[in-house]
Amino acid sequence: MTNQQISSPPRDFLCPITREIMQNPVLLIEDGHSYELYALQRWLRDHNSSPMTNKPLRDRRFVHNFNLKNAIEEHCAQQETLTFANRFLSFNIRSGRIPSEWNDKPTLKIRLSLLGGSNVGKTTLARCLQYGVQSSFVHLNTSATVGPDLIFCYLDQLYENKYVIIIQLADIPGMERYESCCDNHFRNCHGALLLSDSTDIDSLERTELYWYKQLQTKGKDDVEAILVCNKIDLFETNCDVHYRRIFYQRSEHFASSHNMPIYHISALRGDNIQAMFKQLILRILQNESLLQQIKENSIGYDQISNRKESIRRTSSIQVSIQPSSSSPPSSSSSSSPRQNDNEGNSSGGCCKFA
Ligand SMILES: Nc1nc2c(ncn2[C@@H]2O[C@H](COP(=O)(O)OP(=O)(O)OP(=O)(O)O)[C@@H](O)[C@H]2O)c(=O)[nH]1
Ligand SMILES: [Mg+2]
Repeated sequence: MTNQQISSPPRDFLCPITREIMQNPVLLIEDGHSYELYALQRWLRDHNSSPMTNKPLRDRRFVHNFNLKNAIEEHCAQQETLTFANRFLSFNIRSGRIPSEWNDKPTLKIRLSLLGGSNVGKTTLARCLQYGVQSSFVHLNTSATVGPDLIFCYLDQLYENKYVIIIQLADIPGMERYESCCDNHFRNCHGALLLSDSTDIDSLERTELYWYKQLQTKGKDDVEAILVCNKIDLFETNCDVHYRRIFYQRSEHFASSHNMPIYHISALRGDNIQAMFKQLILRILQNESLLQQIKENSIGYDQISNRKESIRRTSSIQVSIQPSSSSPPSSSSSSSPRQNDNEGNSSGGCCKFA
């Protein structure tokens, strides 16, 4: 779905009298030109000549030009589709309630999962998307996620001019001890963000050897994945040139060998977050098989909203639909004091080499 140009209409589609695109083209038999019906009738009331050649008319009869009418209608439909597609491409991801005028629109739900070792910044990224980078929630100290936590956002443009798109983002715990509760999110997600901490090259290796493999084994065959190197702010300031070169090489190699886009982001500073989610969402929508599954499985936003309380009561999953300045971020109820479950991911320290 690339940004396509809306073209101006061919000259033949314009009425020579009004210079506007015709809706009811009629062919004036004697001069062989087509005109808008009402414009030609008005012309013939005052003139006895051809509007195009100005020559006197002996025969004032005209007939409907159905071929031209069909061609014009097809052109207009194509342009309308392009307009909607281009408007959709300017979408932003928003949290909170969807606009009330969309309540009766069909809803498509895209499921994304945040995957990666403990401490790489998944919860911080989820908060950044949900509350915005300015929010103090993003900068709050996080505990290790026990979750998984679910966050819901929506796109502020309609897809195909009719579908509301809801994004369900699953923040998966990175600690090994909580892995068993996540299979569902490997299996069901349409897109995965494979996170690593740019300042900890071990976390990149574990993302490739463990998280990517898990996704391959348990996930959908056609799942769209994206490699995310987080904490670029620390990487730029704290890591030396030698480390940065090696990290770039390895991350590029990992991404290109699995045909994944790569994004260097800072969840704390908000760098590249919207662009990254946008690209992943567009890749999913361009994937015909995934789009088909999304269309078949989608449920309404209201249903999600109505289920909020019951989900809270029945599991550790917490659903956040609306950010509220008084309530804590979603991970708070499903997190535990951070402990180091595996050596490779634990330090979050800077400039280590594998
Ligand atoms: N400097 C910097 N720190 C970050 C960034 N993203 C996350 N952090 C910090 O990294 C630490 C871990 O972040 P979390 O978001 O809790 O990590 P997580 O991946 O959710 O970890 P688990 O829940 O254990 O799986 C926190 O102290 C964050 O503030 C970033 O972009 N830059
Ligand atoms: Mg977390």
